[in-house]
Amino acid sequence: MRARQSGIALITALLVLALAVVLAAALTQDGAMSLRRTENLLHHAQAKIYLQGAEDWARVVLARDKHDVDHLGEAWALPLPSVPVEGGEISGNLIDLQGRFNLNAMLKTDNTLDPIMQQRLRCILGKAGNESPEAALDALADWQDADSEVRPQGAEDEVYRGRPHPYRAGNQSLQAQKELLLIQGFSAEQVRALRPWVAALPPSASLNLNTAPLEVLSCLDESGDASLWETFVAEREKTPLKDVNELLGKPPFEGRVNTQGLGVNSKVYLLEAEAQVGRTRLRRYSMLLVDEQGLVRVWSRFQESL
Ligand SMILES: [Ca+2]
Ligand SMILES: [Ca+2]
Repeated sequence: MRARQSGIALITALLVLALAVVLAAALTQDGAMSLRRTENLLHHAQAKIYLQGAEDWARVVLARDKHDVDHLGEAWALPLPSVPVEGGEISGNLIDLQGRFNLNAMLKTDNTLDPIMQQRLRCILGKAGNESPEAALDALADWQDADSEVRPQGAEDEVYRGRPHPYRAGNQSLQAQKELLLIQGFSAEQVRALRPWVAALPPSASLNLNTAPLEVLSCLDESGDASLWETFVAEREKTPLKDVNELLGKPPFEGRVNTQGLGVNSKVYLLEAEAQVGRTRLRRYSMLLVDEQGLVRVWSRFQESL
């Protein structure tokens, strides 16, 4: 009987010990998790401060620049290489958004498509692999105009209401390039291809001949002949245009390019900055606007964790 009692006591003692070990392990795990959570929060906050620093850097660089002429040899165009900072690193670069075709410069005040802009965008859409650019142009115009009248190949509310996750047509200028994903006739693949070539800018923003990529430039004349523009791109590196009319003074372009909507300077830029602290990686996109007084304002900002 005594042996049985001491056996039960031993089992009870072992059970209590096992319970204590489980509890202690759980507490330690909780502590480690909470420590990790706190560490992540701190890293996140620190990375955000670094991104703010990058944004301030970009604003200073743009404010120091003269914006009568803007070209890729200027200080703003130099990328900020990956710089080590306490606990991680930061990098960034400024992109001239006026080097991209302005999607909001397509509609005239009477809601018809501007033929010059239409021709340019049709050509750019073709380069992005769009096989029905006319339909995409109609849908884009319907998306932007205030009315709900459907153009021949366009789309208004009724089309978008019928989608698995229904929504309405924007009926205003595009706020961001990625809004194209919502518009009929634009596939995700095409929107990705279009990214370096088009932007959603204030309607009056012109296209900067000194910064536009070859794909966009070669859509400025009907021929779409890229070889003429390859020479131009090589030349502009050494001698950027000071005036749009200088382009027409170059023999291959004389009488072939309409200078409507073209310029040699820029007031709208995009900062792409990335900060890494510990396991945290953040990327920020800031659209920066240079106003008439040369002051630089943040127009919009988007941040994502990588
Ligand atoms: Ca400049
Ligand atoms: Ca509409």
